[in-house]
Amino acid sequence: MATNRTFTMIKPDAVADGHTGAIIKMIEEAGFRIIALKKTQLTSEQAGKFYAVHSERPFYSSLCAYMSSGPIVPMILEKENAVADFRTLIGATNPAQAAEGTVRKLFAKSIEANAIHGSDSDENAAIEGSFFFAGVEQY
Ligand code: RTP
Ligand code: MG
Repeated sequence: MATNRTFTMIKPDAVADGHTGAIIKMIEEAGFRIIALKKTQLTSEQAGKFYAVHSERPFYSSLCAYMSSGPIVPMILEKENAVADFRTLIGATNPAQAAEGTVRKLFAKSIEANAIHGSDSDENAAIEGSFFFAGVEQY
């Protein structure tokens, strides 16, 4: 499998609860290299753009309010098989169904406040990384 990239953000609940360092440690120990990283906060409109794919879902307005409720830590990560391996590391969307030892099992509070995002395809990883980081930051 070729080395490739994924995009993640530590979500407002996990940042507010002081889990940023522990989550970054898990990510690095799992073999991901951090390409870009910052702390920022989305407006509700920006969260809506990021999650536009979910605009018809019943949880969309709640998701936009939650994702703009406090600071987040977006990152671009690199590793062999990055997208799939990162989804394995973070675990199922609903922490009640997340495997032992995954980021969501350890740190998520609910199906919505679930600590972390992970891109679901190489194409979306590139789109999402460029949503947060300028081209010169992606090297
Ligand atoms: P993500 O995109 O954040 O990595 O999460 P995911 O692929 O595991 O889940 P997805 O279906 O893409 O949902 C995006 C985010 O929306 C919130 N959500 N709330 N209340 C609900 O039923 C519900 N379902 C999803 C979560 O924050 C989820 O991560
Ligand atoms: Mg998703």
